[in-house]
Amino acid sequence: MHLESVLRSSARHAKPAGLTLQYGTAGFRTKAEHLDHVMHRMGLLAVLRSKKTKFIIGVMVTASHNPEEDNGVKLVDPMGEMLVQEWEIYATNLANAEEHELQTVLTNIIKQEAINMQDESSVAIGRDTRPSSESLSLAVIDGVTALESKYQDYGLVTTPQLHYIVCCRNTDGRYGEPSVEGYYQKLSKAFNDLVKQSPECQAEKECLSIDGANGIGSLKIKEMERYLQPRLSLQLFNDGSNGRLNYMCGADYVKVQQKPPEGIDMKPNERCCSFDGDADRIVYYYKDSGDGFHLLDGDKIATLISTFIKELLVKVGLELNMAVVQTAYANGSSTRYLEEVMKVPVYCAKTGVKHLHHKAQEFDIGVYFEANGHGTVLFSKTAEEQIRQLTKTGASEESRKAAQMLENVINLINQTVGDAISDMLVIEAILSLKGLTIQKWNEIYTDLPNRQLKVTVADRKVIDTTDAERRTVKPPGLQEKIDDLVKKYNMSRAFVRPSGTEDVVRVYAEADTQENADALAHEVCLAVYHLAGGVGDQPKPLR
Ligand code: NG1
Ligand code: ZN
Repeated sequence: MHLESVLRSSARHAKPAGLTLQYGTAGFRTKAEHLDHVMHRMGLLAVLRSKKTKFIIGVMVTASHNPEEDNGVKLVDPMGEMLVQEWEIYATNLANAEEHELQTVLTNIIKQEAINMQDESSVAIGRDTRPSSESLSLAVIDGVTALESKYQDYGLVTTPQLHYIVCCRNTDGRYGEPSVEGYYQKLSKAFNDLVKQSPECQAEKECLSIDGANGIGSLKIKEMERYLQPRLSLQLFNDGSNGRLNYMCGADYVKVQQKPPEGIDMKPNERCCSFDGDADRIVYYYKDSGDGFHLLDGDKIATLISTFIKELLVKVGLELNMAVVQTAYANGSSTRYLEEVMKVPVYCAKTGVKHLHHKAQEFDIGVYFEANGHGTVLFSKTAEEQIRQLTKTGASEESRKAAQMLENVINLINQTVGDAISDMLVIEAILSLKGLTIQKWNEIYTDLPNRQLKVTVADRKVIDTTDAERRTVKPPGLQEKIDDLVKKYNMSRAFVRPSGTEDVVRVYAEADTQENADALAHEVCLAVYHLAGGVGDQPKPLR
């Protein structure tokens, strides 16, 4: 074991004494200046995970939609999934070990997992465009080399591109070429083949405006654009040339604020979309001729995609079980539409992609999306094989063509994780194939007015939830209070949960009108403030 060199290397990335962090919903996330030691240690952990699984493990340096001064790190497991949950505790223990405890914590992981330190290992590293990301990724590399492991630094990549590369490398290229170039080639081929099948192939389609959140997504879209022409014309805003990352722009801003980002030139009725800071989320929107703003979020995306797939399955004559997985944040109208009109089973998972991903794996075709625009579609091996077979043996020309379209969707969607670029191409292809405008897509169902707010409390762990986070069991009295408040409004629903990525309690409410959704959200905030130890000023009403 090379633990001596590990300790020497660790001393160069010393942990600030007393600082504790938690491997949360999406890895570690906090102010960048507190993360050097965490990065070094996640380099160590990635090597151990690689030795254990005998596969390449990914490490992505990003804080996604969070402000530019934050940063974070996520580990990517062999097939491109998030780090298995059983290892999150090792990540937390390692990140929080004081220097003198590090050797013991490492030795314990090695023992508990029966890791043979002589085994080979390799780590794939990627980073977003944050100013702090380069030096933090060097800290990861220091950790990796302290354990004498192989590694490859992929530099600036979107989070989904790193997931894709890890999956490709661990499946001997069966998922695609393990490079950013390979990613562009695979996706653009599937996209172009899909759109080609459109009855009225509209080469002159109006342009899609993209808000790149001043992040990595805009760099990568610029690189990819030439592969998509002439079938898709794009106009990029917030491309990082001057604005700040995620500041007044990006998918999270648009979703939470329910308004357009700064820095975009929106023409009435034109399609626009926003990526988040690491390009794993996307939301669409447009402004009508009366200046009204319309948001098409992850729920609308899930509906569009699942409807399209279901229609193709009927044409192909395949009886595969398909389900949509959402979280408590899904708009009530979307759930109702999917269940009652589309007759698609809907499941509710806890917030956090790993929970949705696991649930979606239970079906032949699992479509999962968080309302914030993070999601993808998973096809089981059997589903993929049956679809591929029917591209050749389908009963009619129509069914073979439908099977080909499904095959193209399989190749176009990034099955490893939610991916703004891949999702955008799937959506653009569907709109083009169905001849749908963004307005028509929006009219499929009408969202219930809703509001998302946050409350700061002394310790957010005082809130405990059940039923996929839709009800609280702690602190006493809070759920009863929320139930009473909800009863005051029509078509209403509300819930609260501690955030896994920010030190806040999130509050969500929906109701028949925006005024009522806002009022209910505010009243629930007050209940949290009073019953769960609010700090600072009492939450103020929105209007
Ligand atoms: P938290 O902070 O746990 O609510 C947020 C998002 C999640 C997920 C993670 C990871 C909402 C309400 N929550 O989690 O859906 O995307 O960040 O980025 O959007
Ligand atoms: Zn993200």
